Amino acid sequence: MRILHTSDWHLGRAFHRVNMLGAQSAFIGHLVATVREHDVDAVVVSGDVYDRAVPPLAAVELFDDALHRLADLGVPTLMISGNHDSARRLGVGAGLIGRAGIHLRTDPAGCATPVLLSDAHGEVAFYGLPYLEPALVKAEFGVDRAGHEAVLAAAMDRVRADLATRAPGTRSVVLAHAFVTGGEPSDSERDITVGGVAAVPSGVFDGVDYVALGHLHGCQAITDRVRYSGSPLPYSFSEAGHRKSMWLVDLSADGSVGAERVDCPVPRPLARLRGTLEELLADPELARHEEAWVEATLTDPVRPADPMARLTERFPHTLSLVFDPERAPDDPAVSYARRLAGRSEQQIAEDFVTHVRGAGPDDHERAVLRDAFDAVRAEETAREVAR
Ligand SMILES: [Mn+2]
Repeated sequence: MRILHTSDWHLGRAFHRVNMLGAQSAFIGHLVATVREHDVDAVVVSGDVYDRAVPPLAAVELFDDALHRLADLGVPTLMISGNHDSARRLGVGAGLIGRAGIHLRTDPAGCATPVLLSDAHGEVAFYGLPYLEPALVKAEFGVDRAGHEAVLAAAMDRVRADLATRAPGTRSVVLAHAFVTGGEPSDSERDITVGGVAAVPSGVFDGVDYVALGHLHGCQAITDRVRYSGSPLPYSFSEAGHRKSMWLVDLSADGSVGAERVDCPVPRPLARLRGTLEELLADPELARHEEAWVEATLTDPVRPADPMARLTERFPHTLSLVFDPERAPDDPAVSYARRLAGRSEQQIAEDFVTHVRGAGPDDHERAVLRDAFDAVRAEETAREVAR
């Protein structure tokens, strides 16, 4: 059976000030063409269909268009909700849409009810695990400690229990939206840390033939059987080195997996440039980036006049301008933002305690801080879910 695996469409999301709906629509066209060209048997979309709980109308219309085009293909499709989607909103109409062969799985209670597809070698059970927010689903799964690993492990226990009741040799595919240990994040995923831990070990998915993951925006393989397709489009400059793609997965009769990357259309390449304004304007090497979406980091010790206007004369698609003057590291003018870059909220809060008190937090105080961050995140998620 040949499966096309994609995720993290983030319909409605802009890239800096560029509206990406046109590029998102072109991607849907590419997806449909790929299904036809490669004789795909099933399409899986592993969450973050939308960028927001309440997406703009144009994004909802694009999703509607995607549903029609997928239904016209007559190829079964499975979709789950991600941490950016409102599971309940995305799930509206799921029963009716399911009759057209597009199966939306947004309710945690349905995670062990597979969509069964078959080929010449027998059945393949597809299980859709929507994004599981630990604080909101721990009661559903009967776990006492709200953590990603605990709730995913409980959901996977249900999946394996269901699989055990199926005919011997039934192959299986799981869709999940999670941060799996060893995965490489970028700047455009929303933090899902709970209790100081965001990552779950890939071992929680043992026992199934293929795990189609969503959440991380770079295409990557955690193991042969556990893969992220990544987002079809870049949503931050940290993705400048990504090759945006989907996985074309061949599931053999014995459940072994072969996977091939299918590239997505590139609306415009990304470039991260660094140097003084004069260097960026003069360096002939940079001519190849003149049509790219550019993030320029200016290292001039003194901020030059009108930098954006001057940069856009050479690089008309400059979207982001960062000032990082080259000074000695102990210079107090080294920016606050730079000192915070790449550190977690927890680390920043702990360093603040150290800064004001002289001594860092003890274990108890650390736990208090962690609980406070978890509570804020859970509350935010509950608010999004209720919208
Ligand atoms: Mn995402």
